[in-house]
Amino acid sequence: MKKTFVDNFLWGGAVAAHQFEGAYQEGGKGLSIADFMTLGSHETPRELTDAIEADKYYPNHLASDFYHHYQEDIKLMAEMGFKAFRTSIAWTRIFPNGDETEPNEAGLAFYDRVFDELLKNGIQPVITLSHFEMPINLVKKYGGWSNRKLIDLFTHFAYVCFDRYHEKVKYWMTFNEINNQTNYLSDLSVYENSGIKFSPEISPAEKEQLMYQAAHYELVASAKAVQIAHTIDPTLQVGCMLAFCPIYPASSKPEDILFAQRAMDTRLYFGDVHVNGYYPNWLKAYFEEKGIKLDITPEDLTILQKGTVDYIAFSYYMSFMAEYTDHDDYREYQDLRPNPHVKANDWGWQIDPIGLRYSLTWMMNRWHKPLFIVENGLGAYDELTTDHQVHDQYRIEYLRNHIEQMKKAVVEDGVDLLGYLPWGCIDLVSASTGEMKKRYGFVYVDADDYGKGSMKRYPKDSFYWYQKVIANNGSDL
Ligand code: P53
Repeated sequence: MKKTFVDNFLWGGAVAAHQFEGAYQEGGKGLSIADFMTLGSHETPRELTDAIEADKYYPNHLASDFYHHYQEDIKLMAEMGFKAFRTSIAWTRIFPNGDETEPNEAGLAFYDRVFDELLKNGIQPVITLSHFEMPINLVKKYGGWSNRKLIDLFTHFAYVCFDRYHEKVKYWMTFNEINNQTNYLSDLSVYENSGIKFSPEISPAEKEQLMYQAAHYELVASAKAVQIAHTIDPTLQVGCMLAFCPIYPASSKPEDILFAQRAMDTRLYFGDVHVNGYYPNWLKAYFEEKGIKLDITPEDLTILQKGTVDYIAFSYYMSFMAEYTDHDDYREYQDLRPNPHVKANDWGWQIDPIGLRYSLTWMMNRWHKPLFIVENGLGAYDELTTDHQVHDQYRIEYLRNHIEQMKKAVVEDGVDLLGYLPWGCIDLVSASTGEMKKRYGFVYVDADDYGKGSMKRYPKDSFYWYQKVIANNGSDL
């Protein structure tokens, strides 16, 4: 019989605080950037307002109300057999304004309750420190990650979390999908990653420079956090977290091949710095050619070198395809094309299970560190029947096809994979659109895009399917 996954393979699911917890003003929580993001849709981008406006709807305020449902939700996870659950710590629960010296005890106590409940149910918490939210005060007062000061503020937050929870949490991640901001013309991506709001006058070249600067400060902050964690407790495992969307060449034309390679390098240099501890040569040459001048000190370079990550966590939803036209540098906002060989979901995300195996082996061969799939899944419209069922065969298909490829990567390619934590295991608010109806969960949450509904939880068909997959450790899909 063929081998399958290791016995302690971390099957489970993932969420993020701002998309799931709600209770945006309880327990002394401060306002975060996510509290200023309105409801959007596939066609209409979310607005990033300066104040909370009475006539607009802000879906993250209520989200799935995990804050008041955590016991019930964890029970459902335990019923599925989860071994691990990924969530994030809302920075604003611990430091409401981000620049206090002393943490907010009520916020710390909330995560103690959640972690204790998980551990009691045999589920390991897997924690992201910064998942698309930071105190709004840091945006208004310091300009978000455009300011070097954020390094100290973030590492203080990280220190407090490691110190408080190191006995309960072994796996940590610093910045969620740090490479989403590669698309520096997307206001939403740069805001979510770095808390930077571009003024309308700013040029694309200035946006690019700002993005690379913010990313540098984040990479330094991450490397510092790795060192802090290891000093507090050498058994802690701290990873980076990348949005991994492989980019295929549009054809076998050498120009396309070289261009797709540059596209991958551009999206994934973040991983190179996290893992290798230094900037790749091509990027240094690119900065010079483009006249991009960054504040990078010799001390920063030492910190990067000393704070390399223990493992690589990543999300996988889709693959991209790029075509060479007339420029050698990859511009994410204009160079991607639809791939005729794969289908897309209702939001245009191109579904490509084989791309997951490609991604796993690509990373193994480039970085030689353990890998951890901390997001994967299908955003889809679900229908709740009158007897409270959801027949989500399409979701089962998506997950089955991806797990099959993940299994090949482990069994046939020898990838060192820590676990599989599909996204939005209980329905939550979409990051890109703010919709509730773009659902990923094994559990349906009865709320519409405006948070109207009973908030009751109903297991979908995929719940029972995933329960079986975990029980047989992926040997029968
Ligand atoms: P939603 C873009 C591309 C790939 C992953 O996304 C992305 C994004 C930004 O939305 O985000 C991750 O909710 C992210 C989660 C997010 C999830 O993917 O837009 O880490 O916070 O919810 C799914 O469908």
